[in-house]
Amino acid sequence: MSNYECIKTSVENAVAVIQLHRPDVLNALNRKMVDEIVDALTFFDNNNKIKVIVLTGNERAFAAGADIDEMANETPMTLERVDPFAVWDKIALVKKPIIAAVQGFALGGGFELVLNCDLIFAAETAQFGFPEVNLGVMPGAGGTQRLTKILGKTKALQWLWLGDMMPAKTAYENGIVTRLFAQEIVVAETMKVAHRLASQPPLSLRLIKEAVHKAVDSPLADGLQLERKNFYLLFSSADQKEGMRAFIEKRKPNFKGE
Ligand code: CO8
Repeated sequence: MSNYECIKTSVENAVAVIQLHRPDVLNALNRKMVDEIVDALTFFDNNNKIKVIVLTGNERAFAAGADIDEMANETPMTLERVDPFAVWDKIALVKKPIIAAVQGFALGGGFELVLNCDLIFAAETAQFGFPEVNLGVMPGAGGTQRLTKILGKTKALQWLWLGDMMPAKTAYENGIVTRLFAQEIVVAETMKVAHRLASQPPLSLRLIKEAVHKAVDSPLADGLQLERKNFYLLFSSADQKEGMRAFIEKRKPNFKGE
């Protein structure tokens, strides 16, 4: 695994933690940091010992958006040539559960990164938002699409047009945040859930994730078809046999990811 400059990584049993680490600039996402996040996600996704990935920042910020200093002099042609958002598509290819543990600011590209996660746990003090409009631009890494799918058109437009900060409680009430915690315990509680998930049958988690993403991204009929296929497929796994046998034998299952 590479030596990273803008993130820190650690492993606790089967849970990998990726911590965004540019504290002097509230974890502003420069290109290097985004490349490193995607590299680490892909590495852990391909590592058999890892079952769940947690993405987090620090108390002040998950990430306060794209690095405005780096972005300020871009032109349409420099953006088109480098295509800096293309690497974001690789996040959607990660098959393992990704949980965000958010404290402080999650703005712009930082909010977009959060919306790419499967579960979103937030401190009560966290603040979300898309302030791009205040810079004369707009979200570019999926924010308009993902926020609208969750909130619907008129609520999404209000946040995207006004660029206000959304308190964690509002984000929770609007179905963006999965669970809210006091700031001091949000990371520990996230790790507890991550470890619980890590003991679930990995193939079920993976195929459930695929089916749920399909539900979000496609017409109901396509999603239902994929869900049915994945359900049938799981009956070829050893974990299905073990899980059901354990239930019948009234004991804890021992899942092996096979
Ligand atoms: N880019 C670069 N530097 C930043 C950023 C940023 N997004 N956010 C904060 N910083 C820096 C500040 O410049 C400051 O640096 P210095 O100490 O050298 O002056 C340091 O972080 C601390 O920030 P503040 O002093 O401003 O801290 P405050 O607590 O007073 O304010 C705020 C916190 C409100 C979060 C404020 O820093 C702020 O408004 N930041 C900018 C937020 C923003 O506009 N984000 C959207 C950026 S555009 C975007 O994300 C487009 C997405 C496109 C796709 C994503 C691709 C990666």
